[in-house]
Amino acid sequence: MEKIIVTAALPYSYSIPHLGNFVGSVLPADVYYKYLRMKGADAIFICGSDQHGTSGELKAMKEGKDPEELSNEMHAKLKKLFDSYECSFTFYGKTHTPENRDTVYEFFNSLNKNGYIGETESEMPYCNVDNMILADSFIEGTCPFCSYTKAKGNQCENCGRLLDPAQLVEPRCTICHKYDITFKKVKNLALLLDKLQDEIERFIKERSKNHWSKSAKNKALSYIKEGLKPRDITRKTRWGFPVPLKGFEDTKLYVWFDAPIGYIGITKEWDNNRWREYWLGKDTKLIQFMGKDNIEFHALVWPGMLIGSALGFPLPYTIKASEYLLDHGLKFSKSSATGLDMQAALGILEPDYWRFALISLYPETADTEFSTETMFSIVNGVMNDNIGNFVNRALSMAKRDAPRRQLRIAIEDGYRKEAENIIKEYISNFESLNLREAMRCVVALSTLGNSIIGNKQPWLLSKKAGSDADAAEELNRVLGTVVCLVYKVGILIWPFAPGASGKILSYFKVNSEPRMDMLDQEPKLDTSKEVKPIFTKLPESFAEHITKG
Ligand code: B3M
Ligand code: ZN
Repeated sequence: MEKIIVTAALPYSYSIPHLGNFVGSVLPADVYYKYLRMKGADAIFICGSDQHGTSGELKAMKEGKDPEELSNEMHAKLKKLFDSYECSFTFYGKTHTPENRDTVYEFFNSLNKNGYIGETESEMPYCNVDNMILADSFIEGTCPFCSYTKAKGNQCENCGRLLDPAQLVEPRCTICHKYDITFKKVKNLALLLDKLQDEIERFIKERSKNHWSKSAKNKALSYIKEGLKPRDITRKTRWGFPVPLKGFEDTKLYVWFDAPIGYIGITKEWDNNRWREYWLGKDTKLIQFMGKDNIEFHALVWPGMLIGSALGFPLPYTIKASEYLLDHGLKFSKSSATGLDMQAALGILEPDYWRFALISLYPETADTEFSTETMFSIVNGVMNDNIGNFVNRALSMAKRDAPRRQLRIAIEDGYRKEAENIIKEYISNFESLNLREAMRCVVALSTLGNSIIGNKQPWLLSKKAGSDADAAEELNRVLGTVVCLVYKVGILIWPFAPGASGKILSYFKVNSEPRMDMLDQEPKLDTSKEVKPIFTKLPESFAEHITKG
């Protein structure tokens, strides 16, 4: 049977992710993985904390802590936080583990043996105040491509371009904030991507047919067109895995070398035997979710590492990269002060609201604007007025009428086709990873339910039902139909709003995780249970909370 590995880009363990990070990788990956579970696929969902890198090292330095200690503390927080958002990881691990280190060395040694690692000598910035080489986050300057003033030595967070520190305009040291920088010759090791160009190009052309985001495909191809160059995989830093080679004792492996290997290392951390079933299986699909600033690494460098090492691991099947969630025109990210972090967001609304609202704003194909107005319209208009009201009305009417009749919970002929088509669309959207559209199908099902209630006016039928057999029959059919739709909404909403799904399904005495095959079973309604709202409207004070963050 086909195996599927779903991954979400590994969040750095030096800060709490923003909602923009969440909607870019972990949330859509989780939604998709929940769908896979519902349909009974043999899939695992792997994520974890990305512990290395100069940002964490810098932060630890400033707080007078050991980087490992700091990142382990943060890792524990992140794990808890994702739990609160009801993420269904198979395993949420981390990258600074013996399992990952061994895997990283396996990659390194194979790449080296196969001739894909070479020495480079480059001019690296050196701070004359702190007396150290300034890699990545230790140096900041203006991006030569987009003029963002806080670009780092390795990447501009604004435009996503990968950078060479020498390209930064007006570079300054982020430890002492001085501009007293000179360049020194430094020896590093590089992955010789130029030698892998043809194979990487073939991989992109073939695999990008598999529901890749347009941006992933286009960016990857444009880098190929520019021509791939060797890329440094080591750094003169203190924190990271040591380079296992003589002459590089003062050098560590670059965080972006060990982080993607972390997907495998984390799977080993989960289960030291079962990881093979997935990573070395004959029929495995690797489906990777990330923000668009991670495309270059996942679509070029990581496949280059996989091809060059020839260890038999699968190449990415789908690269699903999201655009940015914008907050009044600014990117929702850790580098800007705007936007909410995931912890603060939980203090304002329950996770269901964020999950549902963020997926309706999921920047699947273009940057999307997050605003309090859109939150009001999603939560009040869609969640509360459409879905919440439908569930509430249908269940209350069925409960009120229960003493008088035995309901057959099934969709009557006149509506069956329409409901079936919506569900088919839900499935086909999920199969092509159109998560926002899949969510719209859940809303469409509830809209159908609302229109049936509006058209058939069951309260009028109920008045007649005592003396009119036809009205009684019709009432039965209508209530059976809408209650059945409620049940289906309860199943299909699970990937998006697991809390609401649990509440709805509890009226049908279902306490287990929903599955797609439950859609075809006739449910039993528990009419003894008090009907309570599934969602509520946003309080007026919501706008204030949001701006205060
Ligand atoms: N730690 C996330 C980021 O760039 C980065 C992803 C690694 S995935 C292997 O924000
Ligand atoms: Zn300095």
